[in-house]
Amino acid sequence: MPSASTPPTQATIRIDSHLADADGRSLAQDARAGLTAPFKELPPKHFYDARGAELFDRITELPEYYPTRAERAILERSARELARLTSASELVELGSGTAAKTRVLLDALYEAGTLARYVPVDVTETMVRSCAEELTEEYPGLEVHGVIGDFERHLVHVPEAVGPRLVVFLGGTIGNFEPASRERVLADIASLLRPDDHLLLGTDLVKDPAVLEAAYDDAQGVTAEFNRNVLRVLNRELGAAVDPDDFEHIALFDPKHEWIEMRLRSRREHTTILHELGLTVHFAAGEELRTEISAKFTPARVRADLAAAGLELVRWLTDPDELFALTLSRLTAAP
Ligand code: AVJ
Repeated sequence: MPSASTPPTQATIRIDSHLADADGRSLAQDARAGLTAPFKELPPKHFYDARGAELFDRITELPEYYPTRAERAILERSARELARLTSASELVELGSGTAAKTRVLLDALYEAGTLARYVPVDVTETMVRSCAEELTEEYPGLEVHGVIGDFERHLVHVPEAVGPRLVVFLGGTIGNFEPASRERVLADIASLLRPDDHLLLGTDLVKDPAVLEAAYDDAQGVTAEFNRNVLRVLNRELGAAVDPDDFEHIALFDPKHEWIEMRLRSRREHTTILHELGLTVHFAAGEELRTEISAKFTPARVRADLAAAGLELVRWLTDPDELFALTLSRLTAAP
């Protein structure tokens, strides 16, 4: 049962919220676990308050940050083919945000005449709501059923499919998960699919470490501000009092794990109290807090991860420079 359901503002929009204050609890839990561990760590989902979302939007326009542009180029080139291959009447998007790139797919499905419903799943209700309003105007007859929740916990609330379904998980966000949780997330996503349905997954590809590190440590320092933003979230939500400028932004490619790690390195020794948790946190000079991993994939890795979730590749789509990949997959046919 949705914990809160608003009456539709128009007959075509429905938005169910499953968050209540669970998101607040999750920050508290993550901070308590991650800041008392021997190697301090916070999950990247806490970057995205209003300021963090805005900083991320600025990142996507930076000259060094190629993934958004590369993915959009692939979508633009392949949208019609994807519409033809999937005949989708329903687009379910995980982490929909402002749905900027999604419009390319919605256009193609709408033109193909199959599109009936868009199901955005995102933690930010305001974004889902304004996006639902825009899209129902742009695509007359489109139904939007928004699910406000965390795709790690609330996928069970995605409504029953109305016809062939295309689930999309763009941007390379699957790379934010370490292999074990990545496997779980992909298996949960696979459980949204029936035999006629497809998954479109965005993954950033392994490449020259210098290119990768520049993408996560841009010359204008936007990514550094985005990284430090998680400290502002701790200050505001949990009553901490750290000075973000006491932390240096670090972005390094780890060739063994094939992922970018972002960290915040304390420039000096200091102690802060997270008043909301009654928790005292000590930082040694030079101590690092890991704030994000962003895994980079080889084609073999993508195939193996899909296979582990019971999915088989239908199309491998990449940009001319092979920076980024979109994979269309479906449930592996039963023997
Ligand atoms: C939104 C998770 C895909 O990993 O590239 C951008 C987030 N972090 N710059 C990524 C991010 C630093 C981004 N994802």
